[in-house]
Amino acid sequence: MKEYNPHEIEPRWQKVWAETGAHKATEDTSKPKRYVLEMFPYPSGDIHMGHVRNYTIGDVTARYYAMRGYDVLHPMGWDAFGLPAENAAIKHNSHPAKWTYANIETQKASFKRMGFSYDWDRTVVACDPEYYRWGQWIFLQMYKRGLVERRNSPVNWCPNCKTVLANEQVTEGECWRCHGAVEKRDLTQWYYKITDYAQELLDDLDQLKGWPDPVKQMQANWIGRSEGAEVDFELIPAEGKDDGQTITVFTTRPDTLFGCSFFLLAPESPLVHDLVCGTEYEAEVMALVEGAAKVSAVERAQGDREKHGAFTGRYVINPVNGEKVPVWVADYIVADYGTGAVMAVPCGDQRDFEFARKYDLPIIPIILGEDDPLYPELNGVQERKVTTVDWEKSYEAEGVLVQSGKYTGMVGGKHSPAVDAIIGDLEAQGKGKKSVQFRLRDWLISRQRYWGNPIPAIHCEHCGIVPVPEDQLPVTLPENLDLGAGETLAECKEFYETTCPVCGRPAKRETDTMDTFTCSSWYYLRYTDPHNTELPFSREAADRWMPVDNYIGGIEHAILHLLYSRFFTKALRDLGLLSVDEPFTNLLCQGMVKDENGDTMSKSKGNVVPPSSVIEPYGADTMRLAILFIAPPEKDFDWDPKAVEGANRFIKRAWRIVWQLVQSGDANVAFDKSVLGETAMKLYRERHRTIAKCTEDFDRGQFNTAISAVMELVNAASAYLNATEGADRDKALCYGVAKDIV
Ligand code: ANZ
Ligand code: ZN
Repeated sequence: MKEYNPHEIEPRWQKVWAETGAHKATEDTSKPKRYVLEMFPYPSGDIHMGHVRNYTIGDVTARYYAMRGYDVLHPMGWDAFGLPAENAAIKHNSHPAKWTYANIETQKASFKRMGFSYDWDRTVVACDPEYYRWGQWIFLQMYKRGLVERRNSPVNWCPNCKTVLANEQVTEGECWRCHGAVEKRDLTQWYYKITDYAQELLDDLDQLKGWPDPVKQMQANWIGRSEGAEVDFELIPAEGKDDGQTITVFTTRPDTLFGCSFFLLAPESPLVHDLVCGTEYEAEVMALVEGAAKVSAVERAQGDREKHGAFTGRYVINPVNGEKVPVWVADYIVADYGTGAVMAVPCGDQRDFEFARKYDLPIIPIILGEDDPLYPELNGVQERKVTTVDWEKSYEAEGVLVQSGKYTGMVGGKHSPAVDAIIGDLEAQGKGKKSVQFRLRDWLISRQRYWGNPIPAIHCEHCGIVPVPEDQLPVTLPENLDLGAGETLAECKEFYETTCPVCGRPAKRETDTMDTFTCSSWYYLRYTDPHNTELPFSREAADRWMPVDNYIGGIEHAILHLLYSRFFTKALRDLGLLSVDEPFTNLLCQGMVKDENGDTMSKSKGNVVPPSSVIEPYGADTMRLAILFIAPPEKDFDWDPKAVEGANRFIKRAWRIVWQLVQSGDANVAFDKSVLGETAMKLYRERHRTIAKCTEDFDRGQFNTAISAVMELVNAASAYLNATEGADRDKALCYGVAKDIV
């Protein structure tokens, strides 16, 4: 018997796999296909435990389907554009490509050392012009289809990263990358019109039976569909002027119209200045507007923040009762949701309630629970009797309407009969209509940084914005920029000076690059046809392999990458490039690997366990087994060095027993169940239980329990060997069990 020596076994087999192309997708259409994919890494250094876990899960999944006779596509590549490379290059006065490709080589070597079964011929590297030219091409197709827009609006600006960010990249007012505070700026930027797909992105979540519910919930919340109504309020003209006009609000609670005691505009509303210009209210209102500009809208809209407001001196008319309602500007109203104007109902909305309390505005009770002390007095009362209350908080639940004219006595609340009744009447009077709003905003894709995919557009003084003609793609990044000295694309004449493709006059190239999330939104499609020089991928290849059957990656991408990819898939489908509606059928979000004390591993904390610390002494198989065995894949776990020792002990034991089985076994003896004695029968049954259990567990992605089953089989084999010491062993059984364990 040979000693277990991973440093001999692993390289030997890895070489055989490479030489025989064991992991290449064969494009053999007589077999069922299986597309197994792990989210491609950002090449920020060598791989860490999170990668090891992610990619081990993918690897065993791919191998499982290959063993079951599928034609498996299992590729790997790099999400290679982005700020860390650029910042490193600035710091070391070198080029981001150098840093990026060096890290790719390091990671690739580690992946190979881990024995991952990738089809290396299909590698996609996002910063390679052969890849990013197709990202530009897709941009041009989206442009033609009206899915690209360039517009001026308030955007998130990270002063630290010196670039704008998409809404999805700002969490609680912080930049997703550097966690610095994000500011608002008015800038002209490029957008992908993901909102055109808001409804479909929401509806199709129902199709995604293989996705974890929390991820679907997060996407649904992010898309944020609200049903309600738009209601028109007439602005009363200022004295001696005829500046009356209609201001429309969006409300989910038209049933509360009788409780509207003030009216609110967002500080960014273009109306605000006109309303107060030259009046005694101007100074205070404009001071509020300036104060609000310093805080992101996201933060301002957060419920627990103190609210600020100022009265404009103007009034609107409530369409249901003709009442005069004062118009205020409030900093918790966001400009780009609904209409940016709100009918405030402090009795039914907690934010309005707090505002009313602070500024001493009436809280008119119009909806009550039956156990409310006011209920006996107001039940059935149509005219206003009580003008304000001193409640502790608003009443946001369903209840009975009171002091609400003809709607009094009806059940009010979200989606209540009263809502339908009031919308119906408003519609009949031409004062309102049903309306659906989405929280989802268009995807801001332009970035003011060098290391990204150049937006293929040209600005011409005569022709306006001109897309770069397809035959001039790719627009490549210039290589001689002095990043160390702070030079940007916008300062690089050699890059931006060009001629207009329409009129031939001197023109300027767009110097913004695309958000790196545009690269990761379709890389899984490029893998299906990575060497295509005519198209990003052929429809045939995409239709052969898509959708990805098993997609594995971190939960941190629940909204960003997964939502953007779903949008790309749908947009590309509508461009006729592929047939599927959704890119990823089954999604597994692996949990985090934390340190022994349950803290996240990070360089700054100095608690990182490098995978090499396991692989070098014990080999890749021990690493893989330990990381799969320690917990179910979607659970977080704390790193435990004992798990590594345990995994290694088990492998050695299994190795010994397999050797003994092989020595007693014979591949050429036909298996015959009828000749098995009682001890052999026990092993035989255990073997079948293991096969059934492993198959079931793999189908559910529960690798730890599958490993337990194999451990039991090893025990059963050991017991059999002990019981038959010196006696005849069933040669076929021994051989078969040895194979199964391996
Ligand atoms: C009156 C009302 C009464 C409201 C009530 C709620 C409760 P969701 O569910 O998120 O769609 N609103 C509308 N536009 C807004 C904006 N731009 N900024 C801040 N708030 C805004 O929320 C819809 C509700 O949020 C709307 O319904 C409106 O307040 C407010 F008892 O109208 B409601
Ligand atoms: Zn930042």
